[in-house]
Amino acid sequence: MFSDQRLAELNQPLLAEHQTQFQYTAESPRLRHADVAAVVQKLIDFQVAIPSWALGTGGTRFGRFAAGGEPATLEDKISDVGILQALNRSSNSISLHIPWDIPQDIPGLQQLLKEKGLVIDSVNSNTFQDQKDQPQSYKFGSLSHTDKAVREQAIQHNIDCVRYGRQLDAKTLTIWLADGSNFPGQSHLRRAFLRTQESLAAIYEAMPSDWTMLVEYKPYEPNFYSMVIPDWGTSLALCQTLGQQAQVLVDLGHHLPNTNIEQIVGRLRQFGRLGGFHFNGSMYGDDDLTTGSIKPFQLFLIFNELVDAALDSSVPAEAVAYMIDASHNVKDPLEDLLQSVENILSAYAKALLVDREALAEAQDTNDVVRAEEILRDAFLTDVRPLVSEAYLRAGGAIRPLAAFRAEGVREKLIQQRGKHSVSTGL
Ligand code: RM4
Ligand code: MN
Ligand code: MN
Repeated sequence: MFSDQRLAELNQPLLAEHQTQFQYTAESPRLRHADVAAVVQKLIDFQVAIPSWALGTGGTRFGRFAAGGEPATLEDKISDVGILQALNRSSNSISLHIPWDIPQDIPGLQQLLKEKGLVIDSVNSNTFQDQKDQPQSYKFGSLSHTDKAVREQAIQHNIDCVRYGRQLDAKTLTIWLADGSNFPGQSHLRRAFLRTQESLAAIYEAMPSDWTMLVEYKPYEPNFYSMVIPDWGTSLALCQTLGQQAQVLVDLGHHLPNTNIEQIVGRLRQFGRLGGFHFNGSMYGDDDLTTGSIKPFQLFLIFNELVDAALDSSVPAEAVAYMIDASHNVKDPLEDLLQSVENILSAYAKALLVDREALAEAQDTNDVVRAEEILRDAFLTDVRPLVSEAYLRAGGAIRPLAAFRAEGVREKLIQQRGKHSVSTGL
């Protein structure tokens, strides 16, 4: 849909204004301390994975309103991510949820991925729903279940996920457990943890040595009294007993209100255990809204920790798998993802613009106001020209969302796939 030629045509009318704005920003005396060219290069290099389950509309238990033209097959999903990647050049990978997206035609998929310049970054297991023909039920848990047969089925499912992932060169298994209890007394809290630990160890043992296991936590939902892995402390404890290939995954929506997520991020980086990131926006809990739509300052502070840790030689080298884990109930999923990627890049750009030397000095001398002002200065910088410059230099659209609309992408997808084509997922 977006050939280089077409992108050039779409960029043409925006070019002169963009160049003026970029130059103005790059030469701004406020950014004297920053290496703007290096910032743009870092933005070009930054890639965030798109989950195969976020390409259709989500919903709530009250209803779901399909966008039309949703991708019904994995091939269509890859093609949709190809559209995003053509526009912003920052979404070069896809995460798969098994069994929502079991790869079938491996050579065909490999070819398609290559054509679109995409890779599969991680596979996500699903032991929170029962599948047809599945002998054991996950109603009372999976890896933590009291019945060994259920645990074994869940372990095997995770091992199968690795097998699917290997066919497409993925190297990461993401595990999020819905396990927990709804009522006090329902579950023995310590024993549930120990059973989970044992099950995870069996999966870990079966994983190839160049794979990473990401252990995601979540404080509540679908269980409301207790979750077996409710917080980063539990995830970290599990990872530490499993081994170095086990890493914690932070999902921005998986915290109770007002949690200082940036501090969690800083700690996990310090311990060399931050392996994965699920971006989304959150007002109350696991809302899965557009990243940066509700708390842009928090998103910036999180990136500030990531950038700071990457500069600190005492912190183990960074290898974080970034992904957008969102659900779109009222927006066009592709537009929502373009917005999320842009907000992520903007937060990253602002974090890269922080005057770190001045900040360190202000912190060391306990100059509270100056320290805060340094962060606010970076946060309040209009970095849109830098993000646009990164898109442009990488071969994408100066304004991906505008290009998406100008091209009538959704209308074309509806024409191709029909109004009622619905995607797999929640
Ligand atoms: C969970 C969690 C997982 C995601 C599922 C669909 O809340 O965020 O990462 O795979 O939802
Ligand atoms: Mn998640
Ligand atoms: Mn979630």
